[in-house]
Amino acid sequence: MEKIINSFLKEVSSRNQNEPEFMQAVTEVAENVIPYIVQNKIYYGQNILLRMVEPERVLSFRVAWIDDNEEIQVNRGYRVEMNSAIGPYKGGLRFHPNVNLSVLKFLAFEQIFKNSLTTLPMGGGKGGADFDPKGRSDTEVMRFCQSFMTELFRHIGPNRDIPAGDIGVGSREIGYLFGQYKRLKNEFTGVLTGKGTSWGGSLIRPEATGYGVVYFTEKMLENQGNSFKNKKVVISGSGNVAQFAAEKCLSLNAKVLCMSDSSGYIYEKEGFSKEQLSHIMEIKNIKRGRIQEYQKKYPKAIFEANKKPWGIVCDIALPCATQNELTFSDAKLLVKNGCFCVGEGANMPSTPEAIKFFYENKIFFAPGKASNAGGVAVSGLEMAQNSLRYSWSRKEVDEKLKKIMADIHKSCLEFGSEKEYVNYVKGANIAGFVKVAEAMLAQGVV
Ligand code: NDP
Ligand code: 2IT
Repeated sequence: MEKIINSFLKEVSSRNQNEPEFMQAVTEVAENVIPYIVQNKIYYGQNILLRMVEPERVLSFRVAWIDDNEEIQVNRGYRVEMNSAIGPYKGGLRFHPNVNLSVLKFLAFEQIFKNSLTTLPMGGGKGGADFDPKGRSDTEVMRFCQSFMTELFRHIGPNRDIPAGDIGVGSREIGYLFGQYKRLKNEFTGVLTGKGTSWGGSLIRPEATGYGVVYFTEKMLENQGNSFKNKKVVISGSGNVAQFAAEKCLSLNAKVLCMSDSSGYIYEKEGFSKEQLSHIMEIKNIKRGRIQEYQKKYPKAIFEANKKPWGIVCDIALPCATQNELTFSDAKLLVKNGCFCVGEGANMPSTPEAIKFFYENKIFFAPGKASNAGGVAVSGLEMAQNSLRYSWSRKEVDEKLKKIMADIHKSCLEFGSEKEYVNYVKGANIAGFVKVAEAMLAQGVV
């Protein structure tokens, strides 16, 4: 088996040189899915995984724009249209200086499996630019978004490719992108998700990823007769996903001890109150400031500059910032300090060595493609509401989200149950694969 996996990975890596994040994502899937393919004759010999790792289309384009000093700036924009076997391409846009093709291909690849797990008809895609919105004025961000969309608009559409937000792309950016698309196409359609609720957005979409992570982690805990009540939770990040994961943890009576950004973490020994969490939201969403500013209002809190939060004693860790933010040594520290459960809010935040360590120590571990699928799931519900020209209530969407997360948990149990342990990584990879593979088989060699 090892030989088959290695020869597959050798072929993929020779074609995708200098793409470490993409190879990392492919390696994990290959290790789980190839043994399954070999055991299941209908998939064997069809080169399905080799087809899945090859994007259907990759777009790369110049984004030129003028900053507030009237200087011309040039960024690189991308859209990776990875797989459309079960639905139109669907996935977020990331604006961050470290965006490159490797990062977007890993994200688009993960998105295929994640979207399949949601049970909704969505293919996999991802896009973005190496643009850094930090420190830019609203008008600079608007000009950048307009320039970006002036190229992207010809490649997307409500039945073709439906982008949404990701790191650095929130409701402000979705607004500017949508406005420009509508102007260029002279059409009001559900081409982006994460829209404002007065112009076609779905209730609960802003909360969906963070709530979904907690719903999934709650299912993992329940499966072991446990719950969030009184648990100490450490969260990394303080963006969209982290904020609403924290909010849901508080409503389940857990203690959220920490949140972070790329400049360090803030630690509240007794856990954040609702008011304190609102203050973080205000700093991040309205002032667009740094997490450190929290200390001005709450001086008893501890701020650790340029440090990751994994050394804080906790029961549950929810990494909600970015890829590879939780390494082998972080995993060792967490486990040593008593952490027994990890739910990934970000995409691929744990390195392969960290995941292996969690596995060996029988830590409940939920991979992002299962546990953070709530965001794209509610995006799928936004698309459904746009098609119906109707909108569901908060309660209706939240209930659907909860059910989707519970169903993803069930799929992971079906494909990932081992003797006295659930391997959620294997469960998510195989369950996500099966639906897409079946569609690809039915649709012939395309
Ligand atoms: P935001 O832009 O709202 O927030 C990102 C947070 O992560 C910020 O606190 C940011 O800090 C921190 N961060 C980003 N890059 C780094 C880095 N290199 N090192 C340390 N911290 C970093 O993004 P989201 O909350 O939307 O996304 C967070 C993660 O969740 C990403 O992995 C994303 O792919 C994933 N995700 C998002 C979904 C969504 O619906 N938004 C859905 C599913 C997954 P700083 O401000 O200092 O950069
Ligand atoms: O990683 C993700 O799933 C997202 N950024 C959300 C994608 C979406 O289309 O809502």
